[in-house]
Amino acid sequence: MTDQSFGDANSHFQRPKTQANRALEKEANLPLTGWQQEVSRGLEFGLEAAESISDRSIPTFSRGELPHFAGINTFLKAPYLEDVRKVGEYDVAIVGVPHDSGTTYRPGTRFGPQGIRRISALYTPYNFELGVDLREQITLCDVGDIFTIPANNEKSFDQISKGIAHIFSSGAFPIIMGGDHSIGFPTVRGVCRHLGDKKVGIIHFDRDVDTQETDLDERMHTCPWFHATNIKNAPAKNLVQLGIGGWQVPRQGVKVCRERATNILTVTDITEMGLDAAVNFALERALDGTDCVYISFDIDCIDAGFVPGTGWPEPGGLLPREALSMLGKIVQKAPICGLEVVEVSPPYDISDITSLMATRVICDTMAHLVISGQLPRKEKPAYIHPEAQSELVEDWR
Ligand SMILES: [Mn+2]
Repeated sequence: MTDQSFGDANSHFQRPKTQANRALEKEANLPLTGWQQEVSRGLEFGLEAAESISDRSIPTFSRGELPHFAGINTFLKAPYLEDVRKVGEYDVAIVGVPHDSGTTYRPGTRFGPQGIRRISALYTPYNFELGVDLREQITLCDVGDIFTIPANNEKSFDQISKGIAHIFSSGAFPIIMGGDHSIGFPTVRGVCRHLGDKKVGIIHFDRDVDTQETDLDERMHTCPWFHATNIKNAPAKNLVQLGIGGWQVPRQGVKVCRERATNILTVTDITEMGLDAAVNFALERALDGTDCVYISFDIDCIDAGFVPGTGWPEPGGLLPREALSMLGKIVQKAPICGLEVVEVSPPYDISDITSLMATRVICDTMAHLVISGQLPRKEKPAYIHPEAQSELVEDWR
């Protein structure tokens, strides 16, 4: 490859066909419309800058992306949507679920949404190698948090299911920031409420199986998939569990995985078979007879050295680039109906690195949804049923 279509013609080096060079080309094709609108809005609402400021795109009051350390901390500084009845006007809705009453060891994930939002301010909406600029290509809002009930898992679950059902049925793509993993049951229940007779496969990144019926006498963060796969729209045969292993996998849960024939790959399985084969395994099982895929990403699937701020840190997990690579390929190849990122516990975090990893998972997912053409949505996906399933509503009426 001797691509000389850009660059310094006097260089004696030829430009190789690398991802980096493709990225340089892709950037040239991205619009700047969203950025220009942001600048105009900033100057209108935030006033023109003081006379000594040479760059006249800068307002007096910070409005929008810049500077990264300033401003109101919604996710990626997306507009805060106070009126959730309007959520369907956006391509993506970010929602926090600050619930950690399902935690059995370290608490603190109630601060997960805040921690993720705070460090998300570090990011620009543009990714170099993916050639995506979220500000230019999709509309994103932050709907704030679900009102969870700290002393009561079941009431919190009802709130979560109702909130997620509202976002999902609106047609906005739901991205959920946990919260501990007990929220996996009510989030999936909220999605299933509007699936009619359609089915969802769950791809679950985790070190733990999270499939036991109860823990400490309640439906805790070790239990979401036992209950989610009792819903007829979310069969256990379509539950794929990636990265499982170590010393924190309760035997009660293992028994349920065996009985229900869920699809598990350990970290060793994934590294020995290779990332592409693991992705193909996940897609084949999650999509067998289903209409869409829900991704539940427990941040502790990544090695504890990278994510200290979590409820049950476990060494020996996936490398960040392995997890992100698999996630990207899955999102590109399957109809994805929602994403949750759980178990980020900022009080145990160091230098925001666990929250930053969660931000990365969320932003990468949005970028791959754009690349695969799933976002922006031209119309509501056919698997979203306008009517609520009454048997799934009774629980939380
Ligand atoms: Mn988990």
